[in-house]
Amino acid sequence: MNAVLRFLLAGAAALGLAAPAGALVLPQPVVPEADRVSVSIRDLDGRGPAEQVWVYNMGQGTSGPETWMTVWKRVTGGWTPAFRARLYGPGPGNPQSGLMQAWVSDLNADGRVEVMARNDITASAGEVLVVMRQRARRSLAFSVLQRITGDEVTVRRGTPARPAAVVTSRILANHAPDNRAHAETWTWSARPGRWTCTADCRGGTQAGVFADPAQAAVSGLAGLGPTRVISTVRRDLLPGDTRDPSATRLYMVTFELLRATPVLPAGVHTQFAYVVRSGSGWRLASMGTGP
Ligand SMILES: [Ca+2]
Ligand SMILES: [Ca+2]
Repeated sequence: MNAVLRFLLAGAAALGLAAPAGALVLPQPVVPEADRVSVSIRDLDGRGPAEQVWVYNMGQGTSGPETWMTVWKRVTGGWTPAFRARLYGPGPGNPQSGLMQAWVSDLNADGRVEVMARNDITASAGEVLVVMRQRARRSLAFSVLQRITGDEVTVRRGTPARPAAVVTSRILANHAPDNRAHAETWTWSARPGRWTCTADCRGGTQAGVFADPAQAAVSGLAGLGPTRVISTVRRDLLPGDTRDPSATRLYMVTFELLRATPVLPAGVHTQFAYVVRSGSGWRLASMGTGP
């Protein structure tokens, strides 16, 4: 994969350029299994020694790819992890999918550091850009701000005149609710405090609307964490359902939950999803264990 190769080269360059040769002291233990590592060195807490922000892949070989970040803090005699979080995964793709590129800096010029990690899901599912944000100006901890999906999601850093980074999400026509290709422009918006689509947005500006009603049904799994869809079967509406059958569909979605949630154990589950027409597409109306 050229993108991965580019990432590796960029990562190697980052490591080499981060400090003069011979002066770079890597945090220990070095992250196991990672072959894609982006390192950014900056004084996050404003208290002198710089911290290292690592964004890296995990889970090579046997399991789905994962993307993690670790903030390493300088301590006497070495480094210690001050914050760690999984940004993506385990993904459904092969071990080479997952982390493709990472950006670490104050990407919206508000004084807090953002981390953007671009992940390849699968060729058909496209990519997801995960945006993390420093919890406060001098914090070493980060929280998820948002996720931006598309067939190709890229980041362009800001300029002195327009300091906030701009995200472009390219959507293939067969993945857009209006069956047209899009090159969405996502710009920083102080309200609601996130990047929002401002131009060429898929299906107008509505999130969660899909051309394929089965996709809308599956979208209900997003809140459960990592899942693998096994089947999506359309069922007749129940007798007595008074909703317009041309604008309402019922699907039975069988999926494997890869990690337990507070309400569902890991394993195979079936849920029923109602989707309804929304403009030229479909959106999820409700989802539950019974129709
Ligand atoms: Ca510091
Ligand atoms: Ca910021």
